[in-house]
Amino acid sequence: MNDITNNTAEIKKRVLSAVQPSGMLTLGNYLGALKNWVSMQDEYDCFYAVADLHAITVRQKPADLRAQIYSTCALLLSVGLDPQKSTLFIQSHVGAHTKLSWVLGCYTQFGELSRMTQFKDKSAKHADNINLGLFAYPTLMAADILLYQPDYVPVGSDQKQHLELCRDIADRMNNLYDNLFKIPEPFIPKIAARVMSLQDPTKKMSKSDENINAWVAIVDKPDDIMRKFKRAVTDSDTKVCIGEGKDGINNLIGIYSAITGKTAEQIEAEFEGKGYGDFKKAVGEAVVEELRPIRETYEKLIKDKSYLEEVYKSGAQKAEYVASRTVNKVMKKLGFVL
Ligand code: AQP
Repeated sequence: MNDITNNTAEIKKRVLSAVQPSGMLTLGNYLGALKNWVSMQDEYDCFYAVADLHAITVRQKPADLRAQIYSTCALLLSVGLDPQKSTLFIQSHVGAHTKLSWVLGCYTQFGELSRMTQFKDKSAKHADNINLGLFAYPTLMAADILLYQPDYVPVGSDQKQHLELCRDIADRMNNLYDNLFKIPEPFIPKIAARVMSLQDPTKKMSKSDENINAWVAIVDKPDDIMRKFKRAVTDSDTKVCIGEGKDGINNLIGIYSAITGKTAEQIEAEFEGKGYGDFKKAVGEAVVEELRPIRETYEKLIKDKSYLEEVYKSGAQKAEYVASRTVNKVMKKLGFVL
């Protein structure tokens, strides 16, 4: 197969990343991941997945999951990912992910998976459903990555532990079977924002948070965005500045900085002598303007299912080509009969 993927791969370094369609994507997903994905697509050979298999580690209603997968596909395009430049696909459409995940699971220790912070957090949150998928999540994520032999994996700080484990598994298997996988490096973007919950700024902003005031969806309407910022939890101080015990304000400064490109010092100077109310309003307005064109494009694309289908089907074809080469190589080296 002599396709674009193959040609560009020879001259560009490869990048792989994914997002779970476990709800409506948030401002955290946008500032922590998607915005950087867009900026990478000219320089790198990018593979971006909608990680639908990961989403069922917590219960999803079938109709909601289906809608979320479509909306995530539409959002990837709305933020500016271009299917002519990047390979956009749905994880479950490429069978090699689950196949390699099983193999990697046989080379991953129980103790390693037990130490994962996300497993501990999600087990505590969903105590009635601590399933094997939740436990094995990092081996599926390792398969998602290693199948594409990427040079870099852009990840938020919350996912660094999983990437470390992925590198350990790859290294272990390379030592046993000689050069199966490229060891991927984490990619730390120039502007990396870790966006925290607006209601509990010690926790990251999550799309599955039951408190809808805690998170801003990328497609939230301007009035809703303004309301959520006005209600954002801060502290009893009045000065807009970075500081210990000022998690709420630190978070708002981080968001404002990621959107405007201003440094924390510049922001502190801009709001010198002004109160939290003015600052929250300014952050809300900056977010509204940043997200407005994305929401407008999204509202058109989400109605165009046939275009979305065209994009994800052609993406799956390109992804399948690369992924099946890796999984076949692995199976052969492990002794399976092909
Ligand atoms: N709050 C955040 N700040 C910065 N980056 C974030 N990311 C997610 N939330 C934030 C980054 O977005 C990418 C895709 O993440 P994901 O949606 O696949 O998984 P997640 O990290 O588990 O996100 P959520 O919203 O917390 O999902 P749920 O609620 O379903 O568990 C990743 O690169 C992530 O770092």
